[in-house]
Amino acid sequence: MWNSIESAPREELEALQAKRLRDTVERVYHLVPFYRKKFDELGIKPAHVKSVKDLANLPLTTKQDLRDHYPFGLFTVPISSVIRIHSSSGTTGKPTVVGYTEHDMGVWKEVMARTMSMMDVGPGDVVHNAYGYGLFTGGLGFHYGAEEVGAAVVPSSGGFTKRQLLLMKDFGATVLCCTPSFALHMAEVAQEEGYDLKKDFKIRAGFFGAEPASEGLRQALRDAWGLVYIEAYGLSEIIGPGVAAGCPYGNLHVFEDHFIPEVIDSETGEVLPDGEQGELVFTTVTKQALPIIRYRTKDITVLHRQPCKCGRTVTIMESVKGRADDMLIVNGVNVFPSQVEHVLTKVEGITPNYVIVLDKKGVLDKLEVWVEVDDRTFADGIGALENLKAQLQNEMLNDLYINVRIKLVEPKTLERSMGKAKRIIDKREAEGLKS
Ligand code: DLL
Repeated sequence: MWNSIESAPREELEALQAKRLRDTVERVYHLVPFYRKKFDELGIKPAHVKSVKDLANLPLTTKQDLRDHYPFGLFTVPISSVIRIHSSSGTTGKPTVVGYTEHDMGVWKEVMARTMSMMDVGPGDVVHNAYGYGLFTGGLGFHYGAEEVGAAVVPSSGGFTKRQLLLMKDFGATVLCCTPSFALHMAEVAQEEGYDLKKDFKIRAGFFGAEPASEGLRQALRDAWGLVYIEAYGLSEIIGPGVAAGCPYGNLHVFEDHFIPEVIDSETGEVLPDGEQGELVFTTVTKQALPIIRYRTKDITVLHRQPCKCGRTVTIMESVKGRADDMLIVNGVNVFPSQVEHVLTKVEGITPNYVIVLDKKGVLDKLEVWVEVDDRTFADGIGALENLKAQLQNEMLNDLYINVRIKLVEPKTLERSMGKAKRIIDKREAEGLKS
């Protein structure tokens, strides 16, 4: 265990949370007009917040709130104190922006070190990090965590599967970090390339997250690589990966001395007791640049507060069971259907009729958008259609950060619906993608 707080008696943990929560509430109330206004509307003063139970009275924060204050409106520090900025998908157009001070980077390293310590990763380990490096928090989050515990990190980022396999074999990687679907894809390619997964590779642990994974997919990864499957959970708005991590007994532990979890009823906002399923909400209590009060993750789960066989006493969250909104996760990248629509509205020559089709290519997700062209473009012939397709694919890549296949269809051929348009066809199997 990296830090003894993970197994502290609950009273000690709750006292620490209460103190940190009071400090955070003072901080946001005095430094962020958005929070002050919301607190004032509810008649709440920072002094009213004494213990973790008082959280229930505080206002909830949403992705839309972050968007409304794009890019730095909810930061509590000037940009001169920020040393890192990441971002993830917003629902349309603008991304969600998050910032870290040097202190926040310290918190992130700490929780990532705890994550890596779930399998005692440390000096002597070679960590092959195939999470994407860039604005996505996965790559750099795991990178700093691996360095913090003293392992050798290989910052390979995503893609280039064959080269990744070569490096993993030749460098003797012992730990693999990537999305579960990419780990399965690598296993398949390795087999095609004639590798013997268990003999040629030394992977003993895999840190898999950023997307849901069914038990079937987890078992397939254990069987293929002969590794211990460790789940990683997190979101950019809270810190990135490192919000919760699975122990070898399979329980997902929330690092709640930094991020206090609650589960609420998505409709009413009411806090639900432990053991009941609802929407996960987090309050950060140690972050400086972007502390966040009661952030609605839209992830559906159940919390349990009981000690685990591994010795940890912090809250256990069940693996995410689904989303309370329409966000799609495509190979670990978050995509909102509204983003697709937003791109389509910027391009001429098409009608507002479209369908998003999600399917699998091997084990990886494939996103296709079928779009009806208008009569004029259709009459312009094949050259015009090819240009339009290329333009749309480009715009999608720019806005969504993923490759989208565009299929242009003739005017008036997509099915019209009588009620709410059915714009998403998800043909991916239950395997690893839906719960
Ligand atoms: O996905 C951070 C991360 C990177 C976590 C690497 C784990 C490993 P975002 O891009 O902001 O951050 O996406 C956050 O991804 O609200 C969930 O819906 C989903 N998600 C993350 N981890 C899991 C998981 C990163 N273990 C959103 N199981 C979250 C299911 C997950 N869904």
